Amino acid sequence: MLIKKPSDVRPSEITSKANYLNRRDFIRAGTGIGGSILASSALGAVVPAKRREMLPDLSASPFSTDEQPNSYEDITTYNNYYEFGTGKDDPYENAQDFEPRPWTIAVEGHAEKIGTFDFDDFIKPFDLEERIYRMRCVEAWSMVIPWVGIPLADVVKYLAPTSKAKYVAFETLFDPSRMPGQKRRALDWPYREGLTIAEATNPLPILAVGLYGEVMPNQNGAPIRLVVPWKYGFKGIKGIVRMRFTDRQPQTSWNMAQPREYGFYATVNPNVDHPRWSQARERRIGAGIFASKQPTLMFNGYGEEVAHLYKGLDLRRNF
Ligand SMILES: Nc1nc2c(c(=O)[nH]1)N[C@H]1C(S)=C(S)[C@@H](COP(=O)(O)O)O[C@H]1N2
Ligand SMILES: [Mo]
Repeated sequence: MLIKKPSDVRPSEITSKANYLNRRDFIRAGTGIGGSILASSALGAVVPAKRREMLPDLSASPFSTDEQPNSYEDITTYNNYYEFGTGKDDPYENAQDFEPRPWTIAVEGHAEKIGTFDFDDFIKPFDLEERIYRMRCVEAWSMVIPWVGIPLADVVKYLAPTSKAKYVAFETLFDPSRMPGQKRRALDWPYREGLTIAEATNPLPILAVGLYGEVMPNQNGAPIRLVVPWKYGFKGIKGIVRMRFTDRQPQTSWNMAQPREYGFYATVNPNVDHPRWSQARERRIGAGIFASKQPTLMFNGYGEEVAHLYKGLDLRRNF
């Protein structure tokens, strides 16, 4: 199922969407297999990110933005992943030797299908999609990232939460021998995040297993991480090993660390400033040092799909 990447085409060469699309045509021509066949089935096996294996060729889902994606280099060298250090280039520097296999995901709590799943078995029932999404970090920078993943709504429905389940909680691997940043208490490990069931079954969130048509790089959350494009980037928990269906709102890492600065909902909102900086505008990574900041969009531009989820909730109080 996996397509070997031609050794003469390196993802680091991909600096524009045009090149990216050309590369995809090249891959399709090289295999002689129609993209639709590959797109219709789930990933057979995923290999460590450092081997930079290709994922099946996919066409962008209609949920994708047509904004210019950031370069592979921007996306994989400017990261937040405190398990590998708090500097922006630390994850790139320190996650290269991380081995994201074997990997298991534990499903617990109020659901019919609970248990511990091997990563490949976990994602096998689902179709991979490419979703090109804006990502807005709470620190007022942003990128556009061509993710590959499976819709979280499909996964949640498959795991069949019971009527008691109101939330789904996620946890990152805790293993200081493999994640050197966990030797310091930069956060109360393991990293934790969560969504309401209504949010988790909205069509937009994905569990991403790759980007730019390749298996997920370690620094971006290999082998599997959450992407919720209308929320601040910290909701997009990386390196997921546990999902738990709960009746109470789960604790989340940044809310635990700074409850006056980071909330559970954390929807992108240009009208609600962070206590220490404005959220009205954002710096698009890769735009160049002379580019001016661009306006931040309500719900990061995804309001049509998600605003109804927050009717009657005061997002100034429930930030
Ligand atoms: N486990 C874990 N997940 C995490 C983080 C982290 O430190 N640890 N950082 C978050 C933050 S603040 C952001 S902005 C995004 C960054 O994702 P990227 O590096 O793939 O762009 O990951 C989020 N997921
Ligand atoms: Mo972030």
